[in-house]
Amino acid sequence: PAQSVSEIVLLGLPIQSGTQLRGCSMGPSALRTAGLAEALMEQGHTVEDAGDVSIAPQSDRTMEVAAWAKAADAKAFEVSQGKRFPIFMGGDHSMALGTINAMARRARDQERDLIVLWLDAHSDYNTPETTPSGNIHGMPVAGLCGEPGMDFIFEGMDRVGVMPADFQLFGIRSVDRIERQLLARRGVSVMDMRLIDEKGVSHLVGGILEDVKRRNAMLHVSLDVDFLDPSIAPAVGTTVPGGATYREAHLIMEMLSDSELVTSMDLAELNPFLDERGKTSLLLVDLVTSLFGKKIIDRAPQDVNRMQGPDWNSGV
Ligand code: 4U7
Ligand code: MN
Ligand code: MN
Ligand code: MN
Repeated sequence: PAQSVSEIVLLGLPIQSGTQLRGCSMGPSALRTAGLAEALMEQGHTVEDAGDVSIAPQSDRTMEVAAWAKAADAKAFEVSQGKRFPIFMGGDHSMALGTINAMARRARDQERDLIVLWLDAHSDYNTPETTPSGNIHGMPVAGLCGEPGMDFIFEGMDRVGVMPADFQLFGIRSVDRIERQLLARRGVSVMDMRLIDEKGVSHLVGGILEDVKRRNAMLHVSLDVDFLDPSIAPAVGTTVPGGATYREAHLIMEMLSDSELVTSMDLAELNPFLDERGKTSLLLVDLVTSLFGKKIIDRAPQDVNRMQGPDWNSGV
């Protein structure tokens, strides 16, 4: 992002109906406590906090997820008009049913495609038929791609489908049996941890960004906390060993920042109840500041080869 963004807007989506474990409803509050808005303002950005979305009481968790999707979709669309860059503060990952539908609507209005970079340990491609847990936070990608059994969530919404091929699942290391078959059949791009080990973050993310640029697409980044290794990000209900390291995660954000192609973001699955002295919330703030241009040192990559050091021969 950076220069094309006029304003960053924060929207809280304290959703936890997509999971069994309580605590994700505190996510937006923890991100505010960790100083997300202040850190971005410190970098010179204009930041508006649009507050939290809420829903009316529902009869069960499934109906709650559907109500959240509608409320999130409406508000996410509203706050992201113009060149504003929305950061959606979740909330469990079922939040994406609303936020990504809204971002797909915004892209459609601009006659552009939406590509989604889904940073997660899990592929979130279960359906009500295939789910081993019954938890809807394991289903949002499937729902957005139009898999059967999830239409009730989008009822009354201006639903914009996302093509399975427009999802880039990245960091994956936990896929259920039937989910795996479905992903293959639909042609979803799954960059799993083994591929990342072999090819490296830089090569893979570079390829995704080239594609976004070539298609003049909008790019939504959906960051599930469990994408990160549990040792650096313990505040999540569904930890899986072998996640992205501190530097891998930062490198992704730095590359996304340089590309200026990202147009919106989810911060999903943060469960502050499980954190250690706020370290996961603080890490998320740090990653977001990298996405918005924080650099270790300034450098002009094209100048690297002709950078001059002191002239040792001049005798000075
Ligand atoms: B998350 C799971 F079975 N696949 O469906 C499921 F392993 O948003 C986990 O990525 C889903 O954190 C995790 O319940 C959802 C399980
Ligand atoms: Mn997820
Ligand atoms: Mn996950
Ligand atoms: Mn999770």
